[in-house]
Amino acid sequence: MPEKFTRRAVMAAIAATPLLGGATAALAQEKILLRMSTPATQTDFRSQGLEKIFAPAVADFATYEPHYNDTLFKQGTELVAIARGNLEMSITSAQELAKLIPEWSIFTAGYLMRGPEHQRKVFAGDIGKEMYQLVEDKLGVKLLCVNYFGTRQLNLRGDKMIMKPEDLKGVKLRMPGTDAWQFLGRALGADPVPLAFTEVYTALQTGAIDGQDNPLPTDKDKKFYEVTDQIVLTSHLADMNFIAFSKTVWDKLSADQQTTLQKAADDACVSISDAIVENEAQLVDFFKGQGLKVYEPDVEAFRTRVQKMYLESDFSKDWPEGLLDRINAVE
Ligand code: KDO
Repeated sequence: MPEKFTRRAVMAAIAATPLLGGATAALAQEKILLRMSTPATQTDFRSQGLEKIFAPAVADFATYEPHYNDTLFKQGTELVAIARGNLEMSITSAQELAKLIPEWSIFTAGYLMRGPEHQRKVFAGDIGKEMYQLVEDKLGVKLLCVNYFGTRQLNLRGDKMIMKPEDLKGVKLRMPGTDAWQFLGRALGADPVPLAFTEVYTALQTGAIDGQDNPLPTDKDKKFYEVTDQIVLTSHLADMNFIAFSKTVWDKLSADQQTTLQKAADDACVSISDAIVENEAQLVDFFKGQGLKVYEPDVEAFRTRVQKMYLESDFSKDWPEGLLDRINAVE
């Protein structure tokens, strides 16, 4: 029977509206919201891999919501945000993990990882299992997978040739703002300056810093070549990232959803690593085409100094017994 157009019926309908709205919203919210915070741009290979591979694969039960360029959480604060239940995902690094879990500083050491294959194998085996478990136990954060982020090279203003660590004396080299990164800058022979990733372009442009280090694909994505003059192929860190995920959210997923989400992340990490390897191989020509000088220094001189400084550092005291040898032994 149609409702009568009486004042009473209209008032009853209005009163019912928020309830209906609430019910509809509740249905839509059955999907889990996965907010991902990163300082990276949307065009970054990791961002693209997550958007194109991870997000659609989990879309049946989760809504992936990325936040780029530090707009949700500041660089380096994401892991604590996940641990406190304020964020669901981030793209993290060994350097950020080492801030909270000192054993992880082993993976911040320059000239340790030998490249993408070495990284993949280290984390696919027992070492990965043990070190991921440590993060889960101590932080309540699940590391879903590792991706190759490219090999870090020096990218400088000016035309002073840098052939050995001594040539970096007095060079204001921007490094991200954690102890592990600052130490790497010193180990290379430079004067490290802590600065957020999102502020590097302007600092290079104004001359507030003399240079920065990042993998070549990142130098291209952030257009650092517009405001620098040279790339020194020190290859000091085969860099990597990890997809960090809230353990609390993970535990709420069904077993099937966990399997789907893990596979989605694994597929994304493989695709990101492949894309970065392929892109990296083409970039020396690109930067030369942009007028930059690109050259190899005395890499052995850098390697010797950096490895010695790490072994003698306080960081190495926290490295789990025998882990360095085990990492080196992975073929
Ligand atoms: C950077 O700040 O130089 C760095 O490359 C460090 C990486 O560990 C990573 O955090 C990265 O920034 C960000 O994801 C932005 O690309």
